[in-house]
Amino acid sequence: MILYLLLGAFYRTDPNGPMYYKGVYHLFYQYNPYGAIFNTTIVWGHSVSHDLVNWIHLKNAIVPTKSFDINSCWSGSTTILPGNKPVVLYTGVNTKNQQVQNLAMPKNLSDPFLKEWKKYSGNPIMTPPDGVKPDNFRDPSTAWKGKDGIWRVVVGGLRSNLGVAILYKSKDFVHWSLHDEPLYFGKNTDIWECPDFYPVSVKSRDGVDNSVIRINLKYVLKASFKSKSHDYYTIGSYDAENEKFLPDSKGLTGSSLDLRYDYGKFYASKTFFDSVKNRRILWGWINESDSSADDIKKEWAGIQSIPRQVYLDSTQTQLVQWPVKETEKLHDKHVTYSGKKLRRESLFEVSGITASQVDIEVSFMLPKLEEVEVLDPKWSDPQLLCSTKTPRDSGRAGPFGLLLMASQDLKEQTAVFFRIFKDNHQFVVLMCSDQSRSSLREGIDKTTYGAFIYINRKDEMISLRSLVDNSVIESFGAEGRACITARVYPKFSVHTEAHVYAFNNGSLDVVIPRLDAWSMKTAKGN
Ligand code: DQQ
Repeated sequence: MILYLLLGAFYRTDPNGPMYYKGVYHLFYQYNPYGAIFNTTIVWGHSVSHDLVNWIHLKNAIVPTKSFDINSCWSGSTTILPGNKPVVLYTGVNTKNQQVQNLAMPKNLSDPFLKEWKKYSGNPIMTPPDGVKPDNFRDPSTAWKGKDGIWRVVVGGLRSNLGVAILYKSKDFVHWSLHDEPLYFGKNTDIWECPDFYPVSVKSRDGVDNSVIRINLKYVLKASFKSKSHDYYTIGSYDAENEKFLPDSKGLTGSSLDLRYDYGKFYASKTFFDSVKNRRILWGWINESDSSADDIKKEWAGIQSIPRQVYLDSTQTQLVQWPVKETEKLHDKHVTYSGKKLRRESLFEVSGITASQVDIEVSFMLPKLEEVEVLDPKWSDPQLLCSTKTPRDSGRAGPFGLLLMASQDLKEQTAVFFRIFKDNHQFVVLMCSDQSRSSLREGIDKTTYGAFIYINRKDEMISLRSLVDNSVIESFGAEGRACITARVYPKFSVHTEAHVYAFNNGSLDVVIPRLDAWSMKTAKGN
C-alpha cells in the first residue's frame, strides 16, 4: 500500500473528526476491532501523522462504555474551541439502540497525539427530536460560530421522508437547543448521513475556517445519501440571519444531475480546515468491491482515500480536488514522455516504472472541437453512457486515456478514459473508469463509473492523473474537476506483472504533449 490507511487488519469505514493539532494531523475512523465486516461494536480508531503520508496508529480513542454509546460509537466531527481546545461530537447508539449525540474531549491538551479521551458526564447532549425516528438521527458536523457568538451544528437525519440537516445551537457547546427549521433538506432523498457544511473562498484556493464570516465566500453543503451510497454536494450561500443554506442551483436531489465529490467509490467523507497550511482537506471512505466472504478471508476491508485539497473552481459552480502536495514525498523512479502522437487505434506502454504503485499524470491535446460527435440529449447519465460506450467502441474524439493494472495480453485492464462531445453551444468531456475487465476473477463488483466535465471552446488540453496502488485507482480528470475512485482485484496483473498503457481508440489522432509517471514508495505506518 502506498499511503492508504490500511492500518493493520479489520473493518474501517467513515473518516471521523480529522483535524490539525499542535504539529500533528489526526484522523479517527469507524472501526470494527473484532472482524472485517460491519458489527454492532463500532469504535473510533485513531491515527496521527506529521505529514499526511506516514502514519502512527494509536489505541482506539472512543469506545462503547456508557449507556449513551454502549451499542457503538458512530460517526462525528471535531471542532476546535477558542484557546485551541479540540472537542468531539459523535453519535452514540444507546442501550435502547437509539441514536444520540455525545460530547468528548481530550484528557491532556499538552499531548499533541491526544491519546486519551474522556466523555462528558452529561451525555447525551442531543436526543432524536419530534418527527425524527431514533434510528435516523446521526453524524454531527464540525460546528461553526455565528457573529452572535453562538455555536451551530448540523446532524444528519430523515424527517417526513426527506433527508435533512437538522440544526442545533448552543452558547457553551454543552447545552444545545433544536432550531425550529433545518439548515436545509433534500428533495426525494433518503436519510442524510455525515453532513458537512463549510465556507470556500471565491478568490483563492486557500481554505477557510468553518467559523469565518466575511464577504467573498460561498458555502458547500455535502450529504452522504445512504440509499445511493454516494456523497453529493451543492454550492450556495449562507443566510445567517435566517439560519438557511441557499443553493445556487437545484440543490440536493440525488439525481445524476447533482454534483458529487467522486463518481466512483467514495462515501461518508469529511473535510477539515488545515490551519497550518491554510487549506481545506477532504477524506473519504473507499469501500471494497469484493464480497464480504473475501473480506473475512483476507481479514480486512475498507481504506481511506488519499487526502485531497478541495477548493472552489473559477466558475464558482463546482469544487476542484487534488491529492495533497505531500503525496509527492512518495515519488520514486520517474519517467517522462513528451510530444507523443497516439494515432487511431493505437497504444503505447509506459515502461520503466512499477505499474502497480504509480502516480501518473498525462495531458492530451484536444482534437479540433468542431469535428467531435454530438451528444444525444438522452445521454444525461454519464455512468450509464460509460457502460454503453466502452473503451473498445471507437468514437471520433476518444476514447483515449490510460489502461491501468493491465496484464501484458490486456485480458485484465482498468481503462480510465475520455470522450469528447458537442452539446449545443458547449463541449462536454465524458470521463469513464471501466472496471468491467479489471479482473478475471468472478464475484466482484465491476461496475463502470462516469462523470461529465464541461469545457470551453478555447480549452486546448485535458489532463488525467491516476494514483494506482494495487487494488485502488483514484483518478482526477481536468486538473481535479471530476474524480473517480475504483477498487480492482486483478488475478494476474499484480505487483511486477502489472503494466500501464496510454491508448487511443478514437478515429481522430491524439497528441500527448507530456506524460509523467513515478513509481511510488510505500508509506510508513506502525
Ligand atoms: N456509518 C456510521 C454512521 C454513518 C454511517 C456507522 C455512514 O454513523 O451514518 O458506522 O457510513
